[in-house]
Amino acid sequence: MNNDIRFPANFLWGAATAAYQIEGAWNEDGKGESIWDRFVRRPGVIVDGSTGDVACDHYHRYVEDLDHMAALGLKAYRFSIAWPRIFPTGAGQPNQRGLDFYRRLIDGLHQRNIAPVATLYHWDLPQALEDRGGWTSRDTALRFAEYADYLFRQIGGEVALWATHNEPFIQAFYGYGNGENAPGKRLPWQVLKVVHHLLLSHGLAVSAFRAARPQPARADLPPPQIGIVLMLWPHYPASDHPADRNAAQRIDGVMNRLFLEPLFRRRYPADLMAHFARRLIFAPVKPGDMDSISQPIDFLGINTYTRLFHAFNWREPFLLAKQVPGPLPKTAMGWEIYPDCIIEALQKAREYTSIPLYITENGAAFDDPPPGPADQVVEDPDRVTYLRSHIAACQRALAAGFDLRGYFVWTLMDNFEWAKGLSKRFGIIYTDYATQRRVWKRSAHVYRDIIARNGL
Ligand code: IFM
Repeated sequence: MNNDIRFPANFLWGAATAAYQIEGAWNEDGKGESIWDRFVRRPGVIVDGSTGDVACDHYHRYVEDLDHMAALGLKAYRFSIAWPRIFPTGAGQPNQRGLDFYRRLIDGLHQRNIAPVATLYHWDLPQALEDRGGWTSRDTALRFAEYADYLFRQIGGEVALWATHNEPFIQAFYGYGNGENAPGKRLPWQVLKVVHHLLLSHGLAVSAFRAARPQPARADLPPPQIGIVLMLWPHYPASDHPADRNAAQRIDGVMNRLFLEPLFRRRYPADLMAHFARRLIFAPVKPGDMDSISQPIDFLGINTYTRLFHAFNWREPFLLAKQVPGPLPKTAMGWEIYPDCIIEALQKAREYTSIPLYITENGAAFDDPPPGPADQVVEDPDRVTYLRSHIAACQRALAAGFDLRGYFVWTLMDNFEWAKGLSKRFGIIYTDYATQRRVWKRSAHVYRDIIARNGL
């Protein structure tokens, strides 16, 4: 491949994070309790017993973190807003100090010429709403629309790209299906309800955005846009056996098509709905919902890290599938290193839509060696190889004509990896949790050079 092919001049090179994973300050400045604040206190749910109470202490160290972003040469920074900082109980009176934090962060990004890309919901629901049913309740979608509307009216024009949700699949199936994530519910028969309410909340937020018509903060900036971020991983059958093929089809159904079809084709996938209906599970669709969910959006964000293989499994009554390991080398998450996941995810998206696409997350966890007190760099050759090969796949995608507008590495700095706690390091910057020292890994240097060259 010709490594000299450049990316488009305005290609958005970015890094991504999420509020609960980095901010800490879990109960400061009027912030309300989130489902993660509650969940991490249950014994045994986080592998290393850690919490996001402090995480990277980004809430207090955001200026230093902004300086790292500037030194990397980032064109964009994707972060999420913690709903309970803005509405501590999910509704009612907004909390000015919470909003002020994001204003300071966004101002700091503008000062450094980094485009803010904000996600409204990266899984940290106000606990008060969970106490009233959380995403199993339609009311939560209405409260989400109010929260979104408030932000669009306060800071709508300061943000380049707004995403309503991050990976609604994970919230629904891990939060309410198998209980591995907050709120830790095991209600598989409720997941379609949760999915529908998440998607409805997306639609209502898009309507609120269109009604608020946020104007760009500066005359030289393009108008803000709205979209959603989906996890789109390719799914393969473990063998050619029809039962395995069907298993892979079902998992592609719940992880990918369950979101793509309502968003872009105004309906839920028929095969999947039939599968669920046999188990007396239905989506609580009301008149007008599908119109709201499928209204046009400006971009689609895609998070993709690997591919997965699936086999038929009669012991798992809900989806009749189990994941089996693929043949390629793996990251510390046990995820196969498969750079074509980028192309295949883009292909999947293009089956449904021609709107601009962004890789809003891609990256890898490896067991990085801790830096000594005087070390200025952490060597992470596996991550360097991973990033280069996946960025090369982006380059191939551009050459093949995909409308790919940006790439966001997951993640800026090591952070709280949900049920894996602080044990998995995805960052291009090493976080020493004892001292909060940030040390660039080799991958950060390499990424800085890629951005500076606008290509590999
Ligand atoms: O850390 C997560 C992120 O919050 C959502 N996408 C996948 C990442 C790695 O697991």
